Amino acid sequence: MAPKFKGDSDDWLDNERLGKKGRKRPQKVVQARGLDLPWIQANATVEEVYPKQCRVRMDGEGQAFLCSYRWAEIMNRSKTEARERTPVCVGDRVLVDTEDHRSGVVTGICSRKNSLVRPAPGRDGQKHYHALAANLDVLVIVASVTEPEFSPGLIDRFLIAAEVQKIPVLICASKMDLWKVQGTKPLWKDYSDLGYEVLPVSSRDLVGIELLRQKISEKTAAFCGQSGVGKTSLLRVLLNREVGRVAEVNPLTGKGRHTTTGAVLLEASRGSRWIDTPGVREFGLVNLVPEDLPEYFPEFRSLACRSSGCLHHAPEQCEASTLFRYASYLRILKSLQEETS
Ligand SMILES: Nc1nc2c(ncn2[C@@H]2O[C@H](COP(=O)(O)OP(=O)(O)OP(=O)(O)O)[C@@H](O)[C@H]2O)c(=O)[nH]1
Ligand SMILES: [Mg+2]
Ligand SMILES: [Zn+2]
Repeated sequence: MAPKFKGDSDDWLDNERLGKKGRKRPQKVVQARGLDLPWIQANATVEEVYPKQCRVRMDGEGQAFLCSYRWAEIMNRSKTEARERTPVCVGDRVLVDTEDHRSGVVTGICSRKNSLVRPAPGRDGQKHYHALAANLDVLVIVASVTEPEFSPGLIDRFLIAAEVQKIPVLICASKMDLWKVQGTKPLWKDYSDLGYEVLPVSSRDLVGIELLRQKISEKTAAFCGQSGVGKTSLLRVLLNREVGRVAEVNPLTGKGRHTTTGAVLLEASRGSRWIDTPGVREFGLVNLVPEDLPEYFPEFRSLACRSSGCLHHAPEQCEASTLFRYASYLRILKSLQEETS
């Protein structure tokens, strides 16, 4: 088994916060050189990425095996531009040079249709970014109704990251078997009221699983969300096999244990490719300036103050403050402003 990233056992991006020194005007994320192979020339898909190798699966009934990279052609060597952490990411379409279908070299990558990207800690004054998954037909945002608590802030960041890249989204309100009906309206209903597609699911009693399967059938779908919300458990029931590892949430903190440590593409039947990703505590946004943020909150678009270019940053001055995602909006605005100041 090839080695994992050092520190990935607790998603290293969450531990190594971006230092203040590293905060500058957002750099345009530049794709690595070699990312321009015509799609027709690709013969494999990346299933898992390690520090110096990746596992690919050849098209058709092809084998999966480890590959190295032809570095000079693939990595962007610029010292000034934001740079990707690894030469390829899960879901990349690549050209593999292999003789025995047991090992090979990645010699080119296709231009990505889209990707789920977050900032990564930089090195030597250069900004890095981390593409978790690429070429998605749908992003499945998993948020448990409880254990851990439903977390709107993280959902909003995933929604924005997907919309920036024009990736369709589906929100799964998971662990429905644990939901006890209370007087107040559940938070996930607020998201369906805003027009997002929300699917209540439980991998324990199989609620919503067939519908979820239909929605992601024959698609490349990445499952993302906080640690412990049940992403791997959902994939296990969807695939009907013991993929990855699952662990209980910490009973003291109610938080997940970062059980899945790296993104992995799982081949399902009939062209369905489903990607499990590691749980995160936070998700930084790239390629987004503060002025554009209101556009990613559809319920803000019709506010009268928007016509005068209001950024809704002063609660006492505009109507946005009454909306349920306002606190989340303000936090994201603040972090984007810090990055550009
Ligand atoms: N009651 C209940 N528990 C669930 C359900 N789905 C998952 N769990 C439990 O939640 C815990 C975490 O599940 P995982 O599938 O490991 O969660 P994850 O989102 O993959 O977590 P990371 O890999 O850390 O990101 C495990 O103890 C599961 O048994 C569910 O539908 N209902
Ligand atoms: Mg997992
Ligand atoms: Zn306003």
